Amino acid sequence: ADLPRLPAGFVLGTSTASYQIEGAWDADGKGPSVWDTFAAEPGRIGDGSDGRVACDHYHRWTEDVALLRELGAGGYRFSIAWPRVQPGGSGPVNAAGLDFYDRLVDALVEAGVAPMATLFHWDLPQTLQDAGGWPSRETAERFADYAAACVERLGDRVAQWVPVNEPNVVTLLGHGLGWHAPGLELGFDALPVAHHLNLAHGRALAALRAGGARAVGTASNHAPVRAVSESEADRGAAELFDALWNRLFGDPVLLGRYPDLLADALPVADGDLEAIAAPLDFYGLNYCNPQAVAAAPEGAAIPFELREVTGYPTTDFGWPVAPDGLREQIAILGERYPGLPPIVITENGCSYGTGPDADGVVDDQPRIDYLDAHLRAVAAAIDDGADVRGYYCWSLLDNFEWAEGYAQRFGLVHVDYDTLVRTPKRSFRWYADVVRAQAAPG
Ligand code: GCO
Repeated sequence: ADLPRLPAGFVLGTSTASYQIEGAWDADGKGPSVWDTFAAEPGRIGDGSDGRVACDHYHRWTEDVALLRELGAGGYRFSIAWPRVQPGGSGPVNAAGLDFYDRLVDALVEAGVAPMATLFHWDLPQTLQDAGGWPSRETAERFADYAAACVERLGDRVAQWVPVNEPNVVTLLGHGLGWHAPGLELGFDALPVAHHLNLAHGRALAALRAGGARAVGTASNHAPVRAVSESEADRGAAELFDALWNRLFGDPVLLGRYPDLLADALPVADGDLEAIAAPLDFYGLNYCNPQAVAAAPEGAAIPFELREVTGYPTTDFGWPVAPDGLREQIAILGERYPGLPPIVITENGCSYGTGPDADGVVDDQPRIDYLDAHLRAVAAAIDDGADVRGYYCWSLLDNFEWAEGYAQRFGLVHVDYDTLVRTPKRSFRWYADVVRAQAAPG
């Protein structure tokens, strides 16, 4: 078959996150996280669900590693739940929590799958939230201690580390708009959160380096921003949103400064930007789709309005399928950031609701088409001259999709949430074929 071809050495993998798959929310000494709290509040999650059981990966991880082995995946990106490692977010380590990841990492290495560990994929210990959370600078300092504990235990085998997943989503959705945990609606007053997450990245980066980490990068969500018209108002709104969504996180990490539009709102102390901009081994890019932006009417509290980009088909989640935007985003990073380290696509994927048919087959052709087109976009970006080293499909398993609950299915593997039975979809077989084709000579 005509499969996308990626260069030799390119890593094809999959990606997950602790709260979305693990379940076992109070097992073996784990403390509550802000997502446990948030999901328990009425009305927060679309289908009224939570992550207490999720895919029960905490108990079924051997089965999930076997799936990765079957897939032939070169890499697996997972996240470590901070409240398993430090139930209260500081102080002594809960050995049982780190033991879980220690076994997982061993099994991945044994299966020939390179472990990529994310330290924070949003499940902040509730105790730290109660002490101020990300609006408090202190949380970034606590994060460094936690990073040190993780690298001390796992650093000999983890191939790549990601300190913070998508600081822009945590800032804007978690603290600006309140759609995600901790559900704060601070509006523009959420901006200090962005700096503290960037600082957490910098502090963890130093701790990981000190602990002998083999490679450290990011998992930053970026979107090409398109003004809905050429009018000055729309272009100004697009520029502001671009600063908030993309440059507030990319600029300090890759240039050591904040965009002028926002710099005054950020509580930067001496030395912070140097720590945040310390060199990286790779720049992880999470890509969904481009974002269209219009000016808001005069006097609105937020001066821009988000619109859907038009002219694309959409997934079952209603998200535009825009592989050209991935190639464009890779080009934007290269233009904006001289000295950009190699890029790894740390997340890209789509939600389609397809379940098993009468024969138990999950025929998710639209996901195959999506992945095919996005992998070709990566190959095209490499032809354009970009240095892209890997692609991690979101996600290995159907899982808890945050405020949507279990309504959106992003997995290569179907999960029956009543029985927890895993069924590889046709896209899983297809992705395995892509891995084999890529590994084959010629
Ligand atoms: C993240 C993500 C994942 C999502 C995926 C689909 O890192 O953004 O939010 O956790 O589940 O991107 O939305």
